[in-house]
Amino acid sequence: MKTACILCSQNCGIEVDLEGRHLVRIRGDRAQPASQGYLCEKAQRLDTYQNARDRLTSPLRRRADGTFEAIDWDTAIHEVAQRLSAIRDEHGGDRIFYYGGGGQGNHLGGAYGRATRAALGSTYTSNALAQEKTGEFWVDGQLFGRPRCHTSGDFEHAEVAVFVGKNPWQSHGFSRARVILKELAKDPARALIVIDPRRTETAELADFHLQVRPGTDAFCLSALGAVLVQEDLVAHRFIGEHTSDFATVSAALAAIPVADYCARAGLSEELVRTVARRIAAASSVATFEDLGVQQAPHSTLNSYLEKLLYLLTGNFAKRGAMNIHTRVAGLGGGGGGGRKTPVGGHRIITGLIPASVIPEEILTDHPARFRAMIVESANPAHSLPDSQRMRQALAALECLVVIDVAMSETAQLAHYVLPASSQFEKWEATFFNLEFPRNYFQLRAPILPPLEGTLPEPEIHRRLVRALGAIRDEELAELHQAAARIPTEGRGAYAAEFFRLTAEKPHLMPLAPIVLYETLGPALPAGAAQAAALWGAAHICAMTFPDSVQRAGFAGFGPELGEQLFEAMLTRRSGIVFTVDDYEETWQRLDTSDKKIRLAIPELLAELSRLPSEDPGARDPQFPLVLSAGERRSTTANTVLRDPAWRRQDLTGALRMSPADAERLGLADGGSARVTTRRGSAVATIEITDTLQAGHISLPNGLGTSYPGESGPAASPGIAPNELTALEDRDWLAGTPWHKYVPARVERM
Ligand SMILES: Nc1nc2c(c(=O)[nH]1)N[C@H]1C(S)=C(S)[C@@H](COP(=O)(O)OP(=O)(O)OC[C@H]3O[C@@H](n4cnc5c(=O)[nH]c(N)nc54)[C@H](O)[C@@H]3O)O[C@H]1N2
Ligand SMILES: Nc1nc2c(c(=O)[nH]1)N[C@H]1C(S)=C(S)[C@@H](COP(=O)(O)OP(=O)(O)OC[C@H]3O[C@@H](n4cnc5c(=O)[nH]c(N)nc54)[C@H](O)[C@@H]3O)O[C@H]1N2
Ligand code: SF4
Ligand SMILES: [Mo]
Repeated sequence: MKTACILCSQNCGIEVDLEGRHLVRIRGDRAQPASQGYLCEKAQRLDTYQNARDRLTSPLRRRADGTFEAIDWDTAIHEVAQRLSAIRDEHGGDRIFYYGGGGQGNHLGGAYGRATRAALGSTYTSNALAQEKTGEFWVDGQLFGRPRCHTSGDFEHAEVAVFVGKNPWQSHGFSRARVILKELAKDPARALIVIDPRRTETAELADFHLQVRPGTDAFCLSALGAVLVQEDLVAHRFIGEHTSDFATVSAALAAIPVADYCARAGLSEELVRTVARRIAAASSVATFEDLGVQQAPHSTLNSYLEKLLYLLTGNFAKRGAMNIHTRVAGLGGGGGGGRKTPVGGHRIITGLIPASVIPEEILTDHPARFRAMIVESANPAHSLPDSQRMRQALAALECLVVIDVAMSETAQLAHYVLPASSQFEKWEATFFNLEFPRNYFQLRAPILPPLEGTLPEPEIHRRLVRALGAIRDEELAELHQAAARIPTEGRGAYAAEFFRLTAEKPHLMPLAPIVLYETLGPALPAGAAQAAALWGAAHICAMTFPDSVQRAGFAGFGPELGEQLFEAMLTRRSGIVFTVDDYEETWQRLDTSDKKIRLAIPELLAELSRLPSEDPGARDPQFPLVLSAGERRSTTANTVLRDPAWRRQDLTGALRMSPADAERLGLADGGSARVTTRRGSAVATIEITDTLQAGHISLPNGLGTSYPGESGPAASPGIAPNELTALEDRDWLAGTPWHKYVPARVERM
């Protein structure tokens, strides 16, 4: 049976054999157009997700003493609706904060969650993107006109690939990553450049490894930009035709003392110059910045400097370079720009409240504080910075509702836990459709019936919306009639009725996912009612990118094109190529009024000009090491796989350390030691490795989740990284936390 791996954003296509409810024999699906049969080793462990011992099988209500009692669905929905509407009626719907909406493999639930939010009048949201990508989105908005002008690297065709704080060998992030990395590495005409303090698996393959000192990327990246300007290696023609404000940026980079900045970043000036020249000489360059810079000091500035590298060399809107991709649906929280958080007045980017300010928006007596939260398919008690403080905040809420498949760290703090069916028990898809020139989408059908006691999110939200009284039966009568005629007349008349109805009753528009699920849903083939919300997404996609959808082989114009696309989504089990682009198309997607890239970002140029006053080598003597808290390894998958037994090796998630530090501290490989930060302390198993430089230590991501023993008590091997991180260590602009730059010390036990 065809479905997809749900352990990272690639969602590689898989074919699964079942034995009872177990996923046995998992193979790559060669017909999946993006992954083409590719898998990494983690996909083999998916059964530990499906059949985890802490799967929830009944709605739970917390008792006064903190224990939980099982309750039936009707009671749970009724009480949740009552508790939340009481808070709305007394304090306003905006006092209810929604977090999550999907993880690495599931975004349909979040689409239906929008209707529940609308029914409650709750407009503040956030999710994991607000601790990684919001700074980058903001920079995209400044340069290209809107945050949704997100670019992707055409690594398959790039002559030079640059990875900045990104280890795609382990973390992927684009299709068939290991295949493409090996191709880049073995072709002498191409080059692989890695900027990472650790000699990662990707860096091992690289032609050039800029092994920066942790947290010094702003120096490294601005030195690279400075070499481009100072040696006059920039693409003058591209800059003249397609950009504005070059003079401002050029002046800023011309002033940078390259030798000094290289020294501060711990790099040889010669190597930095060679890399800048290699980038400038290439016929095409694609780049990828990720957590190593997005969760480290100067993260938003780093995003800007990274983008200047490819823009100043004209690697935009062409083959092998950076292009603005299409989308099936956005990943942000929606809502207008310019909004601030209700208590702290922090900047909200793409509708998402910065991860690091959430406790501050709860733990206060400010009248606009959040009083309730709905958490769906996310584990903020584990994944957000400063878990202690986060737990305090969650505990202070008047009502916390968690929708999850498992008893997560967040669910353990909830007033109500609503058990969702797993991603193999319902229709699912992600909106991680970020590729160019071909972009992919896969709607997965269930391969198993729901585990008893669970419901798929569309049904959970339908019941909540109904219990909140947001839709009345008689309002949908005509739409039901139009849906009944679909088998004989097609969906055209239904569409007309849907638009008539929502124009007449505008309050139904934000509830559209549930309206579609209830009316169109039953008319969809193969029991695909849960996919009904995609009907709207398919039409919007076809209207927004008609030429690209047609190039992908879909016929027709206007609504007909949207119908064709929707039909293909519904029926092609291995997924589809939904858009195919010409490289020039990127110019059409640029959203600035003059269709030029606005190179200067004043706020970030000001930050750049303050760099000289910073001493990146300075350390608090109490915390002389830099801890990278949350490294991706072949034994990590966020907190989706909660059973520690899925890891065949590295069971306790070792603290990696350089031989020099281990010797200085008198530590042996496999021994234990205490790691302490300003925020917390934990005991770790030591792994000595020369891939790390002295002064730099690293812990894996996603460990330390509690998991029930087969008969005995719960265990949680490994260190939950956010017991060690602090809220204050965050980017001034985007509020993204510095998980990769945690001052720490290690002591022998
Ligand atoms: N196996 C596995 N794959 C995953 C995931 C998983 O949990 N496990 N999670 C998925 C998710 S949600 C995401 S967002 C991606 C993240 O994917 P990545 O960003 O690639 O993952 P990380 O390993 O967290 O960080 C990348 C690199 O940053 C480096 N780094 C640390 N400090 C610095 C620094 O100061 N400067 C620079 N330049 N680099 C630094 C680290 O050494 C590391 O190699 O991975 C996805 N893929
Ligand atoms: N210190 C540190 N912290 C980090 C990071 C780091 O590198 N270092 N990385 C950060 C990053 S990049 C990310 S993306 C976040 C990820 O952190 P989160 O977004 O909080 O979530 P995940 O760990 O991916 O877990 C998702 C939850 O979804 C549940 N789930 C799985 N399937 C379903 C389903 O079908 N329905 C429902 N309702 N629930 C389901 C799982 O049981 C789990 O509780 O962590 C961040 N936190
Ligand atoms: S974890 Fe591996 S197999 Fe699964 S989607 Fe990611 S790259 Fe593909
Ligand atoms: Mo992430």
